[in-house]
Amino acid sequence: ATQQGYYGVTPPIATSESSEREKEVTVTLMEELRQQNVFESEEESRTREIVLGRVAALVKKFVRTVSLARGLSEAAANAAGGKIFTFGSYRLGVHGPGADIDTLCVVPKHVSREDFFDVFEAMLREVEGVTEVSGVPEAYVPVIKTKISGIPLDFLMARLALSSIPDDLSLQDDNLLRNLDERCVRSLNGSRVTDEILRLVPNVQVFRDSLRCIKLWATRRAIYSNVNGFLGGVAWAMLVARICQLYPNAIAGAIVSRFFIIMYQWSWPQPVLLKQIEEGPLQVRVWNPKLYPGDRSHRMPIITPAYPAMCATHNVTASTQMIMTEEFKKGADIVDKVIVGTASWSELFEKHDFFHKYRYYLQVIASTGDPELQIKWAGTVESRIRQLVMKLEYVDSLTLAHPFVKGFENVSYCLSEEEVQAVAQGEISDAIANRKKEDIEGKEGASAVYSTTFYIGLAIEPKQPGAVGPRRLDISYPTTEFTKMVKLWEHFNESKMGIVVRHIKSSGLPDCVFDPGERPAKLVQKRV
Ligand code: 3AT
Ligand code: MN
Ligand code: MN
Repeated sequence: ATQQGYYGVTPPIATSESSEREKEVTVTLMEELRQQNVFESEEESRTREIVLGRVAALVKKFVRTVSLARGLSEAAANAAGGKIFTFGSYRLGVHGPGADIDTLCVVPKHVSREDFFDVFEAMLREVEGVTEVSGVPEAYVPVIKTKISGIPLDFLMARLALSSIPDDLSLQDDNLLRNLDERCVRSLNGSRVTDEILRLVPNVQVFRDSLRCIKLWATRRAIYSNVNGFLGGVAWAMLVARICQLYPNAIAGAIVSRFFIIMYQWSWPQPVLLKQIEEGPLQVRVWNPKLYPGDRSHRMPIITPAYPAMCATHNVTASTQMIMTEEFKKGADIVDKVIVGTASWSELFEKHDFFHKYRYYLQVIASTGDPELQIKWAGTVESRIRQLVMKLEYVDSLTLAHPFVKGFENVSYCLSEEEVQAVAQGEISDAIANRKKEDIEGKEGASAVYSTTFYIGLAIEPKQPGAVGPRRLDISYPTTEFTKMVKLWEHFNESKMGIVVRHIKSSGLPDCVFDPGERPAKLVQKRV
């Protein structure tokens, strides 16, 4: 461990070995995870290693090529190096089949970001087995997305203030961040955080097995999503890592069982830390609720362990915190039963019941007539949904506004402007729904409408005893403010993009939100 003799900011809760029963349930947990298909095949795993080997060589070739073009000698160009670091789920060792490999390319100071998007991107297009290459240089964290031999990869780049990048370079030293472009600092962050998490857990294999379980559970319960105000991969990893620190000799079954009860009982907003927050060499903000009111507003702060310390759970709202707390409780109850033998692990991974839970739902419908634009527009709307959730939380009679973790995409083939307008409003008649692409081809005034619908479940306060008249729910203010706000997007164009918020009863939910056979029987009959 570290100099104090343990991992983390407090001594462990228990250092005992796991019991026989905990060992038994760990075996059944691993069996269940295999059944649930969270592990990739050995073949896929080998393909990843081959692809990574080729990519590492390609980055060196890229650095060498640019070095020569800058007039460096043959010897200096060869010595300039270049190295890849993986991060994300692959680096943590918890990726599923088909997951991407998040890869950071570290280059010396004479190689620029423009070179990365011109030279390296062009080199990627020439790689054998490459099927996709798309650079997004203008993103907050610039990225090249590719697919090689069926493996998706996200490439980031960081240019260090060094004349060469040796093979044994480590990114741990905070001083490496000095004098770097902000985009490079952001690109380095993912890798530095993952590496630090792995250094801060007492047993990496136990951490991995436990995290796989928690990731699957959070996905099934529809609480795995940073944009929507739940937790993303890094935050879940840090929570599991903290439990591993508190029980350094426990095995996965025991970690998972402690995870739920400890997270259920956690005294938020006390932060989850994997180590003490440190200052560093940059003029950047380090998370500090004493200093910054914005940081004080974080409800469930989970703080990244690499400098500069940041809160990974900035998006959590009162509603999503309530929802996650309830899920922690349910998880704790199920795991208790698993330990005494009255439940099986599969119960922990049961699908959420979001579309059965509420009487009223809000639909947020983003639409355009262009598939490329739709991706950007729907992404913009999605990233603002938590703002709507927070506004709804202020409405008196609403106890909870529950955002669903993903949008539902649809293409409607319309024959008239009236139909286009109806679809944008969420009114898709059976005639439109049944129409195919061929049915509108070559017809005058015909067009396709791409729409993405997001859902927010509304929990309404029970009517006060003795109150007269119907309970009134007025959400016009939050919804109007929300549509105004999303229209402030820099690329917004009133004539090309639609945004509609409307509320529906649960009986008005479309079939597409349910799995086959999932819709309550009564409603199926009514619709036939
Ligand atoms: P998967 O197994 O790939 O689904 P993951 O945890 O690897 O899970 P991602 O590949 O989406 O998830 O992301 C890996 C890391 O990249 C997580 C975060 O540090 C960073 N990251 C992801 N999306 C963004 C983004 N939009 N902006 C900045 N950083 C991001
Ligand atoms: Mn990934
Ligand atoms: Mn990725």
